[in-house]
Amino acid sequence: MKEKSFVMLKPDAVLRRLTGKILTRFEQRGLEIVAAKMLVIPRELAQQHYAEHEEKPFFADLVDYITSGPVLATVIEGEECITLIRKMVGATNPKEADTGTIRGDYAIDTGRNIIHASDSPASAEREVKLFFKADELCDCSFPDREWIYEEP
Ligand code: D4T
Repeated sequence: MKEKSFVMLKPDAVLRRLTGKILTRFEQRGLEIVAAKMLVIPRELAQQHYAEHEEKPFFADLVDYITSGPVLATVIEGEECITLIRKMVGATNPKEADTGTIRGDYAIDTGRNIIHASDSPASAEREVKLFFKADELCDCSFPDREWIYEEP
């Protein structure tokens, strides 16, 4: 089943000039980038995005970090891509992330884990709506789909 995931390259990914390398991994896998924008997240939006962590001791640091510089917010589409992307991203604590995952290859600290990806269809829907208007998502026609999927 085709899904959309909200994938955000955090300020450290942008400022370490890793955005190209990270997006390339998703493209190489056969996933489709259907929306992208660079922005500095307003504090209120960051608090909404991470609302489930409001009571956690790391919440203030998390909001400081995510608002500290530009992020590249994207929507990525593909069959069952929410789980697939989480596997590609790796564990929240990069020290526990497998080598070969994005966090396992590029990060060390949980508070600098370079990328966010939706963890469920409900989160994906909520997060995509927080960051994008419906008309900012492209309905792209990728000509190589038949080489990615048996039934494109
Ligand atoms: P995000 O949401 O950024 O993709 O991360 P995860 O989905 O992998 O992990 P999460 O929701 O549990 O945590 C959100 C965010 O909080 C930071 N964090 C988390 C932290 O700074 N200290 C902590 O102890 C935890 C658990 C990192 C990611």
